[in-house]
Amino acid sequence: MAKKKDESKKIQDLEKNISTAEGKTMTTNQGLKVNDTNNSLKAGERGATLLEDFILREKITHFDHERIPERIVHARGSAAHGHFELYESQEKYTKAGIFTDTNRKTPVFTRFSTVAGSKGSADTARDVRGFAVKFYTEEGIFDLVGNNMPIFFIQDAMKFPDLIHSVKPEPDREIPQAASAHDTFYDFVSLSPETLHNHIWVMSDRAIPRSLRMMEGFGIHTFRLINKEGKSHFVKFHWKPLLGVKSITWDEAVKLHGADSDFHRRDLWDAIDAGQFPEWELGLQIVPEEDEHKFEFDLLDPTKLIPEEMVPVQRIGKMTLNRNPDNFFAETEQVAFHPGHLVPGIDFSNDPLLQGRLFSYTDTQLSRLGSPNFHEIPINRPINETHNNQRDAHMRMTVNKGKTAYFPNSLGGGCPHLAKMADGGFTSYEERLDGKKVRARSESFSDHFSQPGIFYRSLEDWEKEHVAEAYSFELGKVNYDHIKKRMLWLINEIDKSLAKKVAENLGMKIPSKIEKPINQAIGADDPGDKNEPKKRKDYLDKSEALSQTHIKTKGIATRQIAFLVSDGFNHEQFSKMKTALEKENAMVKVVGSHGGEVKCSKNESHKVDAAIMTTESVVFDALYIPGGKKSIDTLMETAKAKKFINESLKHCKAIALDGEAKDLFEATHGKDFKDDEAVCIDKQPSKFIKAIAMHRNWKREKEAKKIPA
Ligand code: HDE
Repeated sequence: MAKKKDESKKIQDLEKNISTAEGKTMTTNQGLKVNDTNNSLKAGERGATLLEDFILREKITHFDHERIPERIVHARGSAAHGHFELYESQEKYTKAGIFTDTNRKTPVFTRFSTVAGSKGSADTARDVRGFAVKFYTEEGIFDLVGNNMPIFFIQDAMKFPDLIHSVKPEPDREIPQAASAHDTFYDFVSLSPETLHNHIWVMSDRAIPRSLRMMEGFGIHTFRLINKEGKSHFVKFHWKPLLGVKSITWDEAVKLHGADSDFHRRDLWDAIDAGQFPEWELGLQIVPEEDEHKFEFDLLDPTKLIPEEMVPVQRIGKMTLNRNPDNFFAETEQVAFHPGHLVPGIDFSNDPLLQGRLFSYTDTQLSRLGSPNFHEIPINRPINETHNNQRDAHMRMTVNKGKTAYFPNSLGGGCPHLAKMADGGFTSYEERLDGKKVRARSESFSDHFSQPGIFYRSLEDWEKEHVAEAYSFELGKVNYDHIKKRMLWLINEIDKSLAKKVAENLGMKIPSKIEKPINQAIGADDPGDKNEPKKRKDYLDKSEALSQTHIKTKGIATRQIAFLVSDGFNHEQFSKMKTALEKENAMVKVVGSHGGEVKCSKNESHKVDAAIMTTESVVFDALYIPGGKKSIDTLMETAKAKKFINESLKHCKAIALDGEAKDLFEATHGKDFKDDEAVCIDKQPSKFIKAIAMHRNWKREKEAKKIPA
C-alpha cells in the first residue's frame, strides 16, 4: 500500500498489518480460493452435513472464538490516532525526548472510556471517564493512563477490587448496568470517607460530558521528572481541551441512553472524519523535591489535587487526534495501556495506588489478550526496535534468529548487549528509602473533607444545584436508611448547605452523630485512631479552575445545530443562517417533518439529514427554525416539533427563530422565554452564534426546569 507522506511512524508501522479485500478473491485462512461460502458440504442436497467440510469448520470455529474478555474496568471505550508536539524544551526538569525535542511529532493513540459499564453500555452514564494516551516515542512506549477527574476514589491499591465490586452490577441480579446509584456502591462509599472527593466530582457535571473532546484529562498520581543531571522534580500531568470543558444535563444524559447510546463515540468519530481534529494542551504542575511537605495534604495521596492557585499548570505541548482507527477490535479493543510503560526522564512516586497499578496492568492483559506476547499486537508494538532474550509463549510473532536466548553469552556475540547510560539506558530514580516494613497508612492521608469542600465552594450556583440533584437522585435509589444516613452525615462534613438540600430531597434528617467512627474500611474502628477522618480544614476557599464556567472557549466549531423545517420553509432565512453557521464550522443538520427531501419557498429540494421521528432534541446543541407559513403550519401540527422546542428550552440551549417560526414558539413554553439571552427572535445570525458559544444559558435553568418536557 502506498504510504502517504504525512503519516506518522506508527501509522506506517501499522500498515504492515493492514489488509483490504478490495478487488481480491475470497480464500480460506490457508490461502485456498473459495467459491461457495453459503452452503455446507452435504450427503445429498437434503442430507446431513459432512464433518470433512473443512471450509465450514474453519468459518464456524473462528466465529466461535471471536470474543475476548472485556476489560474488567473501562470496558467501553473509543479511541483515535494523533500526535503530540512540544512547545518548548523542558530539559530543566526532564531528559525525556518527547519533552525536550521540539522537532518531534510523537505519534499517539488515545482511548477514552467509561469505567463501570460493560462494553455495550451507554456513553452518557454518570461516571468517571478514562483518558489513556499511548505515546510511541523514539525511546519506547510511554503510557499516560489517566482519568477526566484529577483524583481517585481510594488511596491504596489494596482496596481497588472492593471499590469495583461495589460499583459494578450487584452479583445476585446483575443490576444496575453502568450506574453507581445502587445499594452496594453507597454501602462502600459511606464506609470509606477517602472516596468522598472523587465521589463529589462524579456527582458534578464532569461525570456527564458533552463530548469526549470537551473534557480535561489528569495523570492523577504524582510522578517524577528526572533531568540529565539526575535531579528529580515531582509532577502532575494535565490535559486541557482547546474546546473547553462542557457538560450536558442529567435529563439529557438519561434521554441520550435511548436516543443515541453511542453519543460520545459517534461525536468523536464524526468530528475527526469531518477534519475537525480535537486538541488538548499538556500541562505540568511541577513541585521541587524540597517542597514535598509544604502542602496541607500529602503529594502521595491520590485523593488530593494540587489547586492551580498553589502550583500553576504550565502548558508545554499539544496533542491532536486526527485519524480514526481502521478496525475497532484490532486497535481500540486490543490496545494495552500500563502506567509502568515509561521512558528515561520520567519515573514514579511512592503513591500506594500507583504502586499497585504497576502490577495490575500487565497482569490483566494476560487474561484479556491471552499471552505475554501482547506487546507484539500491532497497536501495542513500539516504533523503535525491541531485542531481548524473552522467547516463545502463545501466538509469538517474532522469529528470533540465532542460538542464544540468554545473557551473558559469547555465542551470540554478547547480543543483545546492554545499553550504556549515555546511550539512553533506563535507570530507576535513586530514591533513598528507610523504613520499617508495615501494613499501614500514613496519618497524612486522613483528611477527607477539606478538598471536597473546596470543590463544592468553587462551583457556580447552577453547578452546585446539579451536584445536590445528583446526590439526591443517587441516594434516592438506595434502599437502606442506615446507608443514606451515613452519607448525609458525611456530606454534612463537606458542606452543610449541600447536606441540607440533599436531606430535604430525601425527606430525611441529617444525623448529628453516627454509631461508629466511619473508616472501618481501613481498620480505624476505634475513636481516636490515627486514621479517623480529620475535621475539615478550609485552607483554600475556592479554586477557579474547578468550575466549568471559568474555562473559557471560543467559537462554535463542530456544534450540532438542528434546522427544523417542513415543505415551504423560507429559503432566504434558511440560507443566511446556514452560511453564517457553516462559516464558523458548526454542523448544520436539516431535521425535516418527513424524511427524504424538503422543498423550500423557492421550490428547491433540500436533503433531510434526519426525519423528526428518527431523532431527538438531545443530540443537538442548538435549534433554529426558519419562517415560511406552510412549513410552520405543518410543524404546528407536529407534536414532536413542539417537544423539540420545549426540551431545547429546558436544557438551556440556544434557539433562533425567524418570521412565522415565532408563532410556533408562542404555541410552546417558549412564550415565557422570549426575552431570554440565548433565544434569538428575528436577530442576525451573529447573535445566535454568540448564544451557541455560551454552550448553555444556565441562568434560564431555574425557570426552564418547570417545563414538563
Ligand atoms: Fe486502572 N485499570 N486501575 N486506573 N485504568 C485498568 O487495565 C487498576 C486507576 C485507567 O483504555 C485495567 O488494561 C488498579 C487510576 C484507565 O485500555 C486494570 C487500580 C486511574 C484504564 C486496571 C486502578 C486508572 C484503566 C483494566 C488501583 C487514573 C483504561 C483493563 C490500584 C489515573 C485503559 C486494563 C484503556 C484500566 C487496574 C486505578 C485509569 C484492571 C488495580 C487511579 C484510563 O489493570
